[in-house]
Amino acid sequence: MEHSESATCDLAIQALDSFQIEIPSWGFANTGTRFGKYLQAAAASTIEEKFADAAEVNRLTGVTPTLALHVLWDLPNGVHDVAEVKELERRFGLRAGSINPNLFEDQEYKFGSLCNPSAEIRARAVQHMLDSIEIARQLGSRDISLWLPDGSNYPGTQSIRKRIAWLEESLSDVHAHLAPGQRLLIEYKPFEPAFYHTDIADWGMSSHLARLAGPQARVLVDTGHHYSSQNIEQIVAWLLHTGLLGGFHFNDRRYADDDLTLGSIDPYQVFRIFHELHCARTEGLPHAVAFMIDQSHNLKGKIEATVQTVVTAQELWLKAALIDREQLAALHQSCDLVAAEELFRGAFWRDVRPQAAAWRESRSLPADPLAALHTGGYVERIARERGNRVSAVSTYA
Ligand code: RM4
Ligand code: MN
Ligand code: MN
Repeated sequence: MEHSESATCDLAIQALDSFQIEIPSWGFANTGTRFGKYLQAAAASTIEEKFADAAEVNRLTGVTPTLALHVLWDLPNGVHDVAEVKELERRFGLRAGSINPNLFEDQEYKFGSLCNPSAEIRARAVQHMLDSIEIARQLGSRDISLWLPDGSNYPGTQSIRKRIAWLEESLSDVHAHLAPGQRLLIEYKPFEPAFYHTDIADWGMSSHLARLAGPQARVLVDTGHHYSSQNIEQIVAWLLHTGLLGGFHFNDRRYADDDLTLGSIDPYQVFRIFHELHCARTEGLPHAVAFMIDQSHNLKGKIEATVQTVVTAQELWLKAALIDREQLAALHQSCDLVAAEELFRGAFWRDVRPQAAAWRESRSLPADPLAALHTGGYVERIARERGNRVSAVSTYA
């Protein structure tokens, strides 16, 4: 038996009210591949422009109140830039979200940062982490989100085990400096930029490091950071079970860390992840799980791609919310495989767009945020204003 219509409606409203997702400042900037960049006239090149674009996304969708910041790209002068960010928060009605340290651009990190054989370089990397914590503290940001690029390119060229010990030491040190309520999110990735071994290559390594660093550390799952056939929802289920899931970087991929827009290749994957989260929420999720987008919009319009992703995430979240979980549990128990699968798949195929549109209208938001973006004229305006100085782009974002 399916939910009654009014129960479905209540569930949908609850699910949509509970959904928010953080957008990345770098999603508005000119980014490219390692072969080059295609520049867009409307791309943001200052922190102010990134805030303005993020505010436009939030105005259209109503569910993106925070902007993830990358320390070197957005606060090149570290804590000295906090006052400016606070001013932008006020002006655009948005808050700074997760703070992302940058341990991958300085020349001295060529052979690693927190895992560099040089104690001096490791100490510098730790200091950058502490500066990031301080920036987050001053901005009132809960999460410091670490992606570590460290690794090696050739077998036999580094001691994998020594580097584990250095990492354990550094992260425990960093954790000791977290303010109450702050969290250290530890992201993993199997390869790139290192092509032989990566120091934090998978969720097992992240989990170990998070546990060892301390109670405010958690694992961050970037959906693009897995081998092709990996079962991501199973990883999510394990992290939920062990209380170590800190958050997500959402994006899609066909091959590796492609950073394509969420759900463009495999929306069913996202649905399956969301199902695990809804199950955990029904059972009383013990802690917060941050939803963040981490994408590189090198061909699609940047604001357009961001709005499309937010709407897609919202719709998949809603689809997964509407699974009749009680009925599914009974079918699990009786091992009625086809009925269970059909119930699950049925929820995936359900068209929830009318419900999402009705919810938006009830919250005085445009029913169709993408259409509203296209008719609103914002992108055309900024393209005109910014178009003549696109040469002022930095190396990556
Ligand atoms: C990495 C990872 C990080 C992101 C960098 C730029 O692949 O996904 O989260 O900050 O790229
Ligand atoms: Mn990421
Ligand atoms: Mn990535």
